[in-house]
Amino acid sequence: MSAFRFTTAGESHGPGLVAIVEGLPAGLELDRAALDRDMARRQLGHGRGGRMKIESDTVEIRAGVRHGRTLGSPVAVLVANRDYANWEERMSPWPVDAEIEPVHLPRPGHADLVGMQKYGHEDGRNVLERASARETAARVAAGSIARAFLTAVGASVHSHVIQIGSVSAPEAGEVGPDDFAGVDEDPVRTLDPGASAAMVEEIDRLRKANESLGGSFEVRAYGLVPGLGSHISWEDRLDGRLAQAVTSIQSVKGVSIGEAWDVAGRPGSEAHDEIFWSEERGYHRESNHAGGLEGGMTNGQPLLVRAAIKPISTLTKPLRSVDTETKEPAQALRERTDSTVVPAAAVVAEAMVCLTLAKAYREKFGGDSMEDVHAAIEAYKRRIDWRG
Ligand code: EPS
Repeated sequence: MSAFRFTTAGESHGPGLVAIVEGLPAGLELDRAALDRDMARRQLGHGRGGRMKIESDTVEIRAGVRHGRTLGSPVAVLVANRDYANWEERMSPWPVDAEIEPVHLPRPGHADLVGMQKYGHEDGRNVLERASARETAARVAAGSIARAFLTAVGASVHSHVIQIGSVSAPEAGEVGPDDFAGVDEDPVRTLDPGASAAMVEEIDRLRKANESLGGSFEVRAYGLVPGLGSHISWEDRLDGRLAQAVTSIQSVKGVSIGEAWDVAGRPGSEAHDEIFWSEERGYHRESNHAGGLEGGMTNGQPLLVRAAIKPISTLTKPLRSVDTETKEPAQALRERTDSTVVPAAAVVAEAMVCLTLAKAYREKFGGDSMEDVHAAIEAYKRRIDWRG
């Protein structure tokens, strides 16, 4: 049986994006509408640019699924780039007769300059097309398949925006899975209506000033069994794996788990989650400072992951750069762009968390069919007397 893993291929204005997900059990039911719903959720959010009016992303399954169920073979999906119709010559896989204008104006904060140096490209487009966050559409397609697996084993993954630019939502406090029911209807996917209005204003104000905005968001996962990940080896620790998965999202610069930065300043007696046991609930906690992870393993509490994302590095008021051809000072490339992608990035992070958790479940419980998976999880829950 292959280990659970996924990969993506595709350029922003090329023919399309591809994702391959390996290591799923057979018999996992997939819902076409649920996959497309996740694709549409990634396109939401006040502050997106013109490209989102062109794209209307859907998942085309090319392999590994028959009559709505996985076969146990690699699942291959395709997300078409509708915009390719406008880029066919510039992005053709094969040589073209037309003279194609190369990109010589690297954007500070983007992969452009280093990518050109590293790969020996004279045209920055050979870098920026792949570095573009358009690639996250393929991650969300793969993540939505991982989400179907998690749903089948009783877990759910949600997200909400905490901050856009200088506007922060008040601390949400106790938030359960049902509290996310309306979050996609909010224009910035935040849980606080007052903060939402202020965030929209902030985006509009800065967009007029030709600025882009960053922010932060939180992903929460519920219904996880204790013991996903492991304390045994550094690379098995789930906190490190989640941090890698989430910081790999374009423009994400920081990740924290639980009350990380706050806990750093507290005395130990206020930093940890005391352990209780009762006949009715078995082991349980009254707090969740740890964000659901202890010793690199889930502990059965909700998983809380936060991330900070920098403002988009394509600016309509470009920063100073250098023409890589002439080495003369120049303004960075100015392209159509979004003002902010914080709401979308939160959905991408859900996908990365789903993929990381699905992998951890596959490692812990194995199984070639969903029936095997369910039997292994039930046996484990019985052994540890887990009631969650
Ligand atoms: C992106 C630039 C914009 C975004 C794109 C990411 O694309 P374009 O250059 O075509 O206007 O819209 O994001 C997507 C296309 C998407 O689907 O999220 C970038 O440079 O990262």
